Amino acid sequence: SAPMMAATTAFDLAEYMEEKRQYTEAALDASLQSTCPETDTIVESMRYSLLAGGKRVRPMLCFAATEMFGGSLEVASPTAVSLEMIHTMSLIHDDLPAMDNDDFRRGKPTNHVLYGEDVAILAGDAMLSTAFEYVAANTKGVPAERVVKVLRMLGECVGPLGLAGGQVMDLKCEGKSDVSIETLQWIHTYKTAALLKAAVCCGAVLAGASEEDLKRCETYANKIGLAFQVADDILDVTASTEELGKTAGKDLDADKTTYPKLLGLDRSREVAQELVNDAKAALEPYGERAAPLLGLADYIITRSN
Ligand code: GRG
Repeated sequence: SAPMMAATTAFDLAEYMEEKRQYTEAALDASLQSTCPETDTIVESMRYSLLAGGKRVRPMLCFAATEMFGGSLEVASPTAVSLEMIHTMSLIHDDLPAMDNDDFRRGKPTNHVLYGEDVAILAGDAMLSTAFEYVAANTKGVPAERVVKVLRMLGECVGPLGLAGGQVMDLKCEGKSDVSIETLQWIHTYKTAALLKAAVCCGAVLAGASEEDLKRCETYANKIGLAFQVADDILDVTASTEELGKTAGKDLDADKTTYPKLLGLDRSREVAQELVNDAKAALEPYGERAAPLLGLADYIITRSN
């Protein structure tokens, strides 16, 4: 019967995410090995942060997009690894004393706490460089133009209109009390959404998506990128009021502009939901094949960490 069909064919997001997470962990582990005693220290430091157990959202988005357009996981795998390397290097540098000065990340000591600031800076630089090398060296079975396009998108999302530019604007706004919602959006668009956009669009490009497809993917990614950050701001508020032990850490954010501060908690929740709705609407033309990306959009605002 129809209800039976629905129950048996319904997309299982938890299973999808676990499968992709395992695939990603294996690919990450294989991507980085010391090849001589002289590189043991830097590679150990790089591997420490790369394999420290993130949610692997960016690789998942890349895989889901490539599969939506009929591409294979094998072809997208080096790019998925590269995206997580870029993300990881941004976290290593973000945690440094010159930036957020955090001693813990994902419940573990940060890279510079274990390896020293000098090695942590170099490990981040080496990881960023390896991210590009890895895609160029290991992407097989698609026309070279697609690989060049992927490398271009990866480069763009790290630069002035990407992680680095977003971070600089974020630093400039620190301690200001008059940061507008537009500026806050600009920061999130480049600091967070740009890499998510690269994840989705690179996956799509590798599978041969058209320009029209890429436009839809961009809309989807920009919306979930903003939703991701609104959800993060909400989690910060709800987590810090629930766990009294976290208040010391959260005091650092006292001079940070957030969605809940500008709009209130209820309106922020509505905004996050609206962004996810818009993201999902952009993928309507793909029907059932969009199920993983639709599920990931929901996950981004319902996650608890
Ligand atoms: C790019 C050259 C260069 C330097 C880095 C520090 C920096 C410039 C940019 C900051 C980028 C940054 C920390 C953005 C925040 C991104 C973000 C939403 C992090 C949290 O991502 P999750 O929740 O983390 O996916 P997990 O731990 O799950 O991987």
